[in-house]
Amino acid sequence: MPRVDIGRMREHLRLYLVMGSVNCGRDPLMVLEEALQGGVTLFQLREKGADCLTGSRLHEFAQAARRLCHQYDVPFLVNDDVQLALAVDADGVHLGQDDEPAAHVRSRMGDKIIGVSVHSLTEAEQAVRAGADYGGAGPMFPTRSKLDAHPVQGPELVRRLRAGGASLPLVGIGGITVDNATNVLQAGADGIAVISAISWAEAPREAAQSLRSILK
Ligand code: TZP
Ligand code: MG
Repeated sequence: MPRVDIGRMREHLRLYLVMGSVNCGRDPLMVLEEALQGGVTLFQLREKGADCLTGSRLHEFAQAARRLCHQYDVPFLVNDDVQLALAVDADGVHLGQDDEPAAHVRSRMGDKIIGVSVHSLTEAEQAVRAGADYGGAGPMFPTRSKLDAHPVQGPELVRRLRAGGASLPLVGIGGITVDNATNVLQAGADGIAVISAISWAEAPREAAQSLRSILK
């Protein structure tokens, strides 16, 4: 597979679900499947926190999630864990600023998708130089899903990145709901990334559909 082109990456970013097994109150694979039916365009397995899966159970969960994503033609990414991503032949990884540097991961993962969390124009420029395919900008709004989240910068962060010349595909993350997603898109993001708006929704499929309708 050749490296993803920018236009395609922007499409993948439209409705990005980030989730681990602890982010929902029932079978996470059922939640994922319903979300995929509702129109999620990219999935990141982010297995973090107390009671998260490890070892062979994590590996099996990752494989099952990858299979599901591929049934819906949706790329499957892994947060942080390059080794796991390679072991399950994921479509890519998402890296925080404190994770293995993107340039190093690029040399290990070839043409796979690499996303990097960015909080400033400097970090966005560094991500591009390191060979990242997209930037995740956040938190857009207060979030309860990430305890060590950076300070909230709002959609203004995306606006600043675009005004500063950052042209890489960008997705906003953090506290995004149907009520505020438009602000993130209007600021210049290619899409929105959510955990709780879908993972804790009573009906994940309908929640994804509602978010998708905003993206049209
Ligand atoms: N990175 C920045 S905010 C965040 C991550 C992983 C959590 C997003 O979760 P939610 O529930 O959509 O606010
Ligand atoms: Mg990380």
